[in-house]
Amino acid sequence: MINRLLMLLPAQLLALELTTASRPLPTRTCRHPCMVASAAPPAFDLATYMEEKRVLTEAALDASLKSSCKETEIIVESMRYSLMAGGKRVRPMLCFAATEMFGGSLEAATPTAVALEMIHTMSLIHDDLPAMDNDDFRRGKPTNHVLYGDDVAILAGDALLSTAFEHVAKETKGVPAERVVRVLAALGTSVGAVGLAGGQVMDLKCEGQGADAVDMETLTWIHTHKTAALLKAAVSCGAILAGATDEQVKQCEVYALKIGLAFQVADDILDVTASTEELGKTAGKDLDADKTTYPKLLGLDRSREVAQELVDEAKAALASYGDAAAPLNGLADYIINRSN
Ligand code: GRG
Repeated sequence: MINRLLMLLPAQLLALELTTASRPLPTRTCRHPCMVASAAPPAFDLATYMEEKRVLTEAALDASLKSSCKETEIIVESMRYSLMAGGKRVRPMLCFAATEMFGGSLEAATPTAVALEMIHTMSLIHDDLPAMDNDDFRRGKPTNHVLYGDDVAILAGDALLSTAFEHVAKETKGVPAERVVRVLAALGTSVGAVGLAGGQVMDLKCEGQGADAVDMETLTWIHTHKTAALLKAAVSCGAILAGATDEQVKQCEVYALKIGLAFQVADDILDVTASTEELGKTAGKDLDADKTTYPKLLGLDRSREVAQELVDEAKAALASYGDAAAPLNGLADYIINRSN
């Protein structure tokens, strides 16, 4: 028996521990630990889940973008440089997790997952430009404009944005057209004036204005649009593709807006606590640009509490889904506990 336990992998041992600790044994069940472990459903393993979805995402991204003639070689190289530069792939993961929660297929959601990452990458390329945050380091590498010049970087971002919509429209298979149109609309909203672009404009305009001008309400508006809008699109599009009802999509949106804000609180904390090497982007940028951040308004300790409160509220929005929400709940925890 001890030999058999010693042969278990650490993850299986953890699963066994969680299973035996959290589930009361029925009175007529044999208390032999191996029998308890085999009777219970396997515990959700977030690290394995994320790695599977990361691998799926990388393969789909790689297949999504090729130069079709020699004239497009430069722009496609520039687009691929940033798209394939790594990154955590959180938005595709959220889309997959939401679609699976409603019994949808990963295959049907993959073009949308790719589009989300294309849009996100576009926003990073543009965010790093000299006219915006002016950064020369992203995802552990020189930024797009440092290698290709501002002109090509702007156009690579534009091309990634339009390719995202083209990809969803052309490649989504086995899903009613009405759902695909809703996904295209949700993606469009997440990028526009009440999404990334509007959030970024407010963020830039508030730089250097101090805590009196930029209060918590303004900061929340900025990050609800600049950061949370695309996470909201990721989760709601996954749900829509799987055929979730309007009410269910709304629950997903509540979850996503909460984790979207938590994501930014965590980002602001990491900006002052982590190194450039850990982050893969320049640390301390917020202080340098005199940005109002959550730690600046609340202090580090309260910011950490707020991040946890937001994650708790996000999970509460999905309480009715039980174990089916385990991947989304796990991703919510990851978002505030990540190291980059
Ligand atoms: C051009 C229409 C248009 C919009 C772009 C530049 C811009 C407008 C918006 C900026 C959006 C932005 C960069 C928000 C920050 C969100 C954020 C916290 C990004 C970091 O995301 P991670 O940590 O990055 O998921 P990785 O590299 O892991 O993918």
